[in-house]
Amino acid sequence: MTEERIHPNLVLTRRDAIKELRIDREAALGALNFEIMDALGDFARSLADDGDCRVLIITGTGKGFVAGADIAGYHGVSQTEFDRFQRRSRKTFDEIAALPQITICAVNGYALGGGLELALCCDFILVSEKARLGLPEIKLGLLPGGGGTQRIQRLIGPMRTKEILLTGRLMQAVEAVECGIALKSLPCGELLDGARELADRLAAQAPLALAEGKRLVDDSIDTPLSAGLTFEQRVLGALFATEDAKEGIAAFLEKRNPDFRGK
Ligand code: CO8
Repeated sequence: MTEERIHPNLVLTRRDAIKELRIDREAALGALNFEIMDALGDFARSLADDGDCRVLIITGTGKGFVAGADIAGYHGVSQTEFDRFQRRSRKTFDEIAALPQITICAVNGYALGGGLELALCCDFILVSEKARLGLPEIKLGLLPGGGGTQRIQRLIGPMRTKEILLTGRLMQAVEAVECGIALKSLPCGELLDGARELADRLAAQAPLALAEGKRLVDDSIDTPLSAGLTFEQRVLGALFATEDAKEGIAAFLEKRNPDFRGK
C-alpha cells in the first residue's frame, strides 16, 4: 500500500489494482474550491489512462465527505469567474462519470450540493450511518449546477428529486438506501472496509468484461432498447474472442480460480 499527497487536500493510496482518493479538508467539511476541483479533474484524466487500475474508491475525512462547493470561496466572485467554475465542475464531474474504472463513493459524512453530485458520478455509493445527503442550494437562492437536478432523478425519479431539490432538506443514510441513491449503509467504522471489500470483488473480475459491463449499463441510459440490445450482443461477441473468456471457461471446467490478464 503506497500513500501520496497529490494536492494539499487530496490523498491517494494504491493497493494492487485499487486506488483510493481521500478528500482531506476537514475544517471546511470537504467543501470543493477551484483548486480542489482542478486537481480532481487532473486526477481523473490521468486515471483514465491508467490501465493497471481497475477500481477507484473516493471518500472524505471526518464528519464531512464534501459539504458542497466552497461557499466562502465563491462569495463575491465575478460572474465570469463563477461561470468558469461551473464549466470546470461540469468537465470534472463528466470525466469522473466517464472513467473506465469502476468507482465507489464511500460517503463518510455530509454529501451536500456538489458533494452529492460528485457521489452521483460514481458507480456505487456506500454511506456511513452518520452520512447526510442533500441538495441544499435552494436555501442559498440557487440550484445545483453539477448534475444534481439530472443524475439523481435517474435513480429516484422526478417526484422525489423535486422534493429533495425544492425543500433542500437533508436525507439520512437509511433513506438514501431505501430510495436507491446508495447501495448500502454501514456503521461509521466499517464504511471503508465495506468499500474495500466491494472493490476487491470487482477487481478480481475479468478486466475487459468489467469495463464493458459498466459502459453497457451507462450507455443504455441514452440508447433506445433495440440499439442497446444489439450493442450488448456485439460486446459479448467481442469478449468471447478474448483470452480472458477462454481462461474463465477453462477455469470453470477445471474447477479452479481463473487467472485473468485483461487480454
Ligand atoms: N463551503 C465552505 N465552508 C463550509 C461549507 C461549504 N459548503 N460547509 C461547511 N463549511 C464550513 C463552515 O463554514 C465551518 O467553518 P468554520 O468552522 O470556519 O466556521 C465548518 O465547515 C464546519 O461547519 P459548521 O460549523 O456549519 O458544521 P455543522 O455541523 O454545524 O453544520 C452543515 C454542517 C449542515 C453541513 C453546514 O455546514 C452547512 O449547511 N453547510 C453548507 C452546505 C451547503 O449549502 N452546501 C451546498 C453548497 S452550494 C453548491 O454546492 C453549489 C452552488 C455553489 C455556489 C456558491 C455561491 C456563493
